[in-house]
Amino acid sequence: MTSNDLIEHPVTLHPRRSTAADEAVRERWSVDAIDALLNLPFNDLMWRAQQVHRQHFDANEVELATLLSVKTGGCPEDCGYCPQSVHYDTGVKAEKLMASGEVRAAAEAARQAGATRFCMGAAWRAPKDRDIDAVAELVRTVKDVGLEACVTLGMLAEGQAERLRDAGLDYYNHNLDCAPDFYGEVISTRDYQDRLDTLGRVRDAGVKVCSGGIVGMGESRRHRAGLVAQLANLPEYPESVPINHLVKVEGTPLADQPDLDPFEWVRVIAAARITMPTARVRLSAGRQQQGDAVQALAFLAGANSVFYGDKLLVTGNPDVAADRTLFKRLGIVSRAGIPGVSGR
Ligand code: SAM
Ligand code: DTB
Ligand code: SF4
Repeated sequence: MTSNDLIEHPVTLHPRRSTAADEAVRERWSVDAIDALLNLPFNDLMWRAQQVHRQHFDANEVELATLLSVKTGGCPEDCGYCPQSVHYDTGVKAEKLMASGEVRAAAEAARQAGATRFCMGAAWRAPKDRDIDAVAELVRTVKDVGLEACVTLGMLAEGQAERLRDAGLDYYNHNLDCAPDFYGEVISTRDYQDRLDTLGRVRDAGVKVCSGGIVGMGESRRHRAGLVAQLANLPEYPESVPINHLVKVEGTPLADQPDLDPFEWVRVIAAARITMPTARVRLSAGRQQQGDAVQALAFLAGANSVFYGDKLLVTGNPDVAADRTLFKRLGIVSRAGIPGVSGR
C-alpha cells in the first residue's frame, strides 16, 4: 500500500465544529481506501487507530449507554438477524409500549450504575404520529432523570424527528446495518435508501445521529469496508457509531451463520475510528460472546462506548458486575464515574 491509497485527515481539536475545508477532505473515504485499512497487518492497523483516538479522546475513558426495549416484538420487518421480527419463530412475544413509570425506574437504576446515556428501542417498522407522542413522553422522563436520551423506532416520516427533538431527544439510532450491495441478503421489507432518508430527517431536525451496523452476517471484508464507507461519507458522519457483532438467535435465518474471526470485528472498529475520528464508536451487540481479551483489543482499536446493563433489547449482555471487573482490570473510567471502579 502506498501513502496515496489512504486519504489523510486533518487533526481537529474541536470535534464536530467542521469547516468547509474539513468537509472537503472528509469527503472521503473510498471503499478501496477502507478496504486497504482493513487489510493492513493487524498491529499497523491498531497503531493507526490508537493515534487517531488519542488525538480526539482520553484513551481510557468509555461512555456507558444503557438499553431498554420499550416496545418488544411483533415487528413486521424481516431483518434476518432479528429476534423481534414476526417472520421468525424466536419465542419473543409482542408487547405494548412501556409506561413512563417503568421507564423512569429503569433510567434511574442506569444512572445509579454510572450510565450517562439511555437508549430506548421499539420494534416498529415506522412509528405512527400517536406513537411519537407517547415516546416523546418517555424522552422527557429520561431527560428528567438526568441522562442523555436516545431512541430507535424504525423509519421516521417528515416532522417526526422535530417532535422528538422538541421533547429533548439527544440521539436517534438507525443503523445502515451493512453495505448496500449486501443488504438484499439480509432484509427485503425496506430499502437502503429508506434508511438513508431517515438519517437525513434526523440530521435535518438537529438531532444527533447514531448509526452503525452488524458484522458476522456472512459478508466479505470488502462489504465491511462498504458499510464503513457509507457511514463515513454521510454529509456529516454520525456522532455515534454502534458496531454490532451478530448475536445468533435460534429461529432467525442467520442462526447458523459460521462464527466470524473476532479480529475482523476489531478491524472494523479500528476502521470506524480512523474514518470517523470524533465519533463515539460503540461495542454493541455480541460483546458477551467476545470475551475479555477481544474486548480489550476493541478498546485499543478505538472503541469508547459500550452498552452497559445485563440485557441488550431481548438478548444478553455482559452483566454489570462482569463489566466493572473488566473496567477495573483495564483502568477504564467513565465520565460519571463507575460505582466500585472509579469516581464514586
Ligand atoms: N426497529 C428499529 C430498527 O430496526 O430501526 C429499532 C430496533 S433494531 C433491534 C436496532 C438494531 O439492532 C438493528 O438495526 C441491528 O443493527 C441491531 N440488531 C438487532 N438484532 C441483532 C442481532 N441479533 N445481532 C446484532 N445486532 C442486532
Ligand atoms: C444497536 O446498534 N444495537 C442495539 C441498539 N442499537 C438498539 C440493539 C442490539 C440488539 C441485539 C439483539 C437484541 O437483544 O434484540
Ligand atoms: Fe428487528 Fe428493527 Fe428489523 Fe423490526 S425493524 S425486525 S425490530 S431490526
